[in-house]
Amino acid sequence: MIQATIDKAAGGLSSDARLLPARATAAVLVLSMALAACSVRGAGASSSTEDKSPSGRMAERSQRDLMPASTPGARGGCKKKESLFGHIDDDGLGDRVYHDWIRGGPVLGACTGDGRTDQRPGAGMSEELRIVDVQRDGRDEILFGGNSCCAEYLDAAVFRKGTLRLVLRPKGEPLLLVNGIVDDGFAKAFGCRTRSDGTTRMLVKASARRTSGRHFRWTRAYLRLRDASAKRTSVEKGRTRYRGGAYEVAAGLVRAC
Ligand SMILES: [Ca+2]
Repeated sequence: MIQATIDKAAGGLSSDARLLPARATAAVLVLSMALAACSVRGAGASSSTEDKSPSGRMAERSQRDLMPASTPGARGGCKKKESLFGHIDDDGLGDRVYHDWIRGGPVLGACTGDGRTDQRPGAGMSEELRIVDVQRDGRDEILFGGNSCCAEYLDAAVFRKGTLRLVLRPKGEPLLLVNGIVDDGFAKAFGCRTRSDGTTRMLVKASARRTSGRHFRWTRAYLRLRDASAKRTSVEKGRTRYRGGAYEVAAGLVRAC
């Protein structure tokens, strides 16, 4: 089954992609990452001009008639066109989130439809921002971070009790999501999958390492998100033979959220 998934994900790629010049391989990677990003955005977020629903229009009106911000200065970022629309709390009103470079550092900020605001430190150079609803419970998770030449590095945050909270693992470390080539022959990807029992939609982190020639070792870890905590519940491991790169193998193990 996993081989079929990988083959499907690699559909359209040259069977000799591994042998392409570095520039062409990089172009394939960039295209793959761009497509993945589009899928995630399409699943849970839209630009500031795309929400035409009644609740969206209501949110627009409420944002124009805002009460004083609860965090001084936090409101400004939400007015920029790069801010994303979403539902980060559970009141049904449209909310906005931004990830921007402000006064010398990355800042993650949120403005809710009912007038609350909050900010916390962002990540990287503030290049990345996505809104997804991992569990499909109606409250969006916020993915934010930066990128290097070859990979995106994202943290996750949620909005609870009026505060943006960083999603942490049980030992207190941030939930770091990586998508791209980490090292030569080693790649990571992330996405969402529903467990085989069909009831729980979870975040998944996948990795693939070339062991020799066309042989790869891969792992896929399932994480359950509850508010600002992420707990790994199971890990699958395997080996596969694939004519391509480690990133294609890792990306084939996940699906866009
Ligand atoms: Ca959610």
